[in-house]
Amino acid sequence: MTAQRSFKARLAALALGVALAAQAGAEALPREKQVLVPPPALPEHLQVAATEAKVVEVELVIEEKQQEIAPGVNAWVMTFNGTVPGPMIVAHEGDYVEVTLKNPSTNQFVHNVDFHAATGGMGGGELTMVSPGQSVTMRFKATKAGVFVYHCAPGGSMIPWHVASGMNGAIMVLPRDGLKDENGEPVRYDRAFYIGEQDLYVLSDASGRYKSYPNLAASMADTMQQMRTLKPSHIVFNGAKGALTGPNAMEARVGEKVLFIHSQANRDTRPHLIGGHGDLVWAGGSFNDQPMTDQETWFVPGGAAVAALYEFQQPGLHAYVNHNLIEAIEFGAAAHIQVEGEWNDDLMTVVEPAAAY
Ligand SMILES: [Cu+2]
Repeated sequence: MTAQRSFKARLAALALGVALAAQAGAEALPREKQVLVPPPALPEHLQVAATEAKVVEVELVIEEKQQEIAPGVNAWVMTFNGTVPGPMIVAHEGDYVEVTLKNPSTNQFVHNVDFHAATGGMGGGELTMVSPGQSVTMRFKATKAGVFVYHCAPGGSMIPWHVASGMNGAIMVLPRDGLKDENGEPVRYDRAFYIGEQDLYVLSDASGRYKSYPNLAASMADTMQQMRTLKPSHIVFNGAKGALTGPNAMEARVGEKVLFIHSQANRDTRPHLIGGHGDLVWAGGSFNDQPMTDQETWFVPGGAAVAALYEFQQPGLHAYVNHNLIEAIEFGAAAHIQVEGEWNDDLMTVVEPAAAY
């Protein structure tokens, strides 16, 4: 018994020592505050890590708010930092991500955050539950390189309701030496955009008009009722129909390599760049896998993010859509990229203009 107890005591001391050493490891590292920005922009970051592992500090403030998700349709959404999707976080493999999650007292509900990039503790969900008025700070080690979803997961029916109401975002964990192409050669992007696709469930009244509510709690029963039909009323990019089209189009230049990171926390989707391709597609989201090449359309399973790189070849309007075209056009899952540069006649030209025949 004594021997066993002393063995257990030694084990406990060892475990404590390991835990303290790990803590000291993270504590001793350089720290960097990352200023998060609204999508489709990414925060300022290096593609190749400049230092050994660091602690990346980020702040996520939960905001329950009413948002116009389509002309005249005001839905109650739940957000990280006020946007649907929440902001992209960028780190490098081996970095620690230290997240401060704030739930202002003006909110009505309990929230948390589950990072698919994290290991253990329900992705951090167990450690980050915050009631209105509370703040929590949790640190996890980014051990896997790739693009990953994060989302609120406060338990039971709250999970799908919060996620389907916008409470999700993504983190990109780059390999320390940056991205590699299909031959293992370094590849760098000139720009990166984050597109978060969101299915929303707004109930209509008897006359077919979308209902609106005085506050989030008042919308809960109806939204859940619509949610359980599995029929979204809206499927949008970046929080609203038209959020990335027309005057809100993304911009690029011919010859630029653009990385598109696409997340869908809840539902499958299939991005397609009209008039372009996925030159390199990290299909499962992992940057340690060899990317697929020259894809016409790629798959994003619900609960995942996928990265695709394209070097623009032609100027003009490009559309980036969910290629279920009903979801793109009728529901809103479409974006534009306005590209500047010289037209290449060799790639495409008019041989005979349209005329009566
Ligand atoms: Cu939540």
